[in-house]
Amino acid sequence: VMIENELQKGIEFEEFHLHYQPQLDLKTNRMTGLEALIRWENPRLGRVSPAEFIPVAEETGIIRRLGEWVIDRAASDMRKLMEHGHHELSVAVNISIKQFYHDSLPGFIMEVLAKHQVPASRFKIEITESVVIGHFDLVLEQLHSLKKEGIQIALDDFGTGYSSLNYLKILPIDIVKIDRSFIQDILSNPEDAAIVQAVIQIAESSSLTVIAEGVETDEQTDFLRVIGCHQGQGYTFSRPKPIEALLTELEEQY
Ligand code: G
Ligand code: G
Ligand code: NA
Ligand code: MN
Repeated sequence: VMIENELQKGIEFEEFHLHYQPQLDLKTNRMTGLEALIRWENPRLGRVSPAEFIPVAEETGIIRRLGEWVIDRAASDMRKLMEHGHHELSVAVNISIKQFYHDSLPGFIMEVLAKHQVPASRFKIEITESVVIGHFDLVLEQLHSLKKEGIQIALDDFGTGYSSLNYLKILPIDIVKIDRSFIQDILSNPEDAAIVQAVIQIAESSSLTVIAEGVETDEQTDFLRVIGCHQGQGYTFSRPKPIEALLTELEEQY
């Protein structure tokens, strides 16, 4: 109840922030995109993890307004990046199932992008298999319209749900993010390595981009590069950071 009440007020009192975690091309070591990850600093509860408050926001329906805030802020931060000359980067936003119960999620996203003058090609959404289960028709139709607009779709936490391979085939996705539980022991566990290799092969045959999540060491990075994984995301490259910190780093890099 405490989290629920505080969530309501949190948007109004600007207690939420977005941090961004880079996604890197493993061939060129260049940053290709950023995943937006929400952060909450509440005066009474302190810092609350999204793993804790997102489920509450979903159950109570607050996720719709919060999700709209995330989309708007991510688009306006993308605009900032473009104004600083970073025209190659894109931003990915996590979307919960309840957000598909919006009047029109695709319509809302396109409106926000137009407002901030951000092309659809610079915006991505990340969904998990659980979003699709039990809401197939509702979600599929909206995914198709998002894709038609040029927004790319990533299947997140891949490998942790059910009938994963089937979803690769039937959903209009562009990107598969391999869950970090497969990356964690990829060097010591041959089964994990075999699964990741198989996913890369399947993805290639369907022209999907593969992103490995939770990459924590140089050795994992090297291995992923050797087996042909396209992109990586994780602490070894960068922790999630505020947009200002990323802008400073990008200035130093060029
Ligand atoms: O950032 P962190 O690793 O603590 O995120 C924990 C969980 O919260 C992850 O599953 C992540 O996908 C989810 N999450 C982070 N930001 C958002 C968001 O803006 N919307 C939704 N729906 N989930 C998010
Ligand atoms: O569910 P989703 O994949 O969106 O969750 C992303 C979560 O993973 C975020 O909470 C983010 O902070 C966390 N994360 C990002 N990189 C790493 C990493 O290298 N190791 C671990 N353990 N967590 C990570
Ligand atoms: Na995600
Ligand atoms: Mn994930």
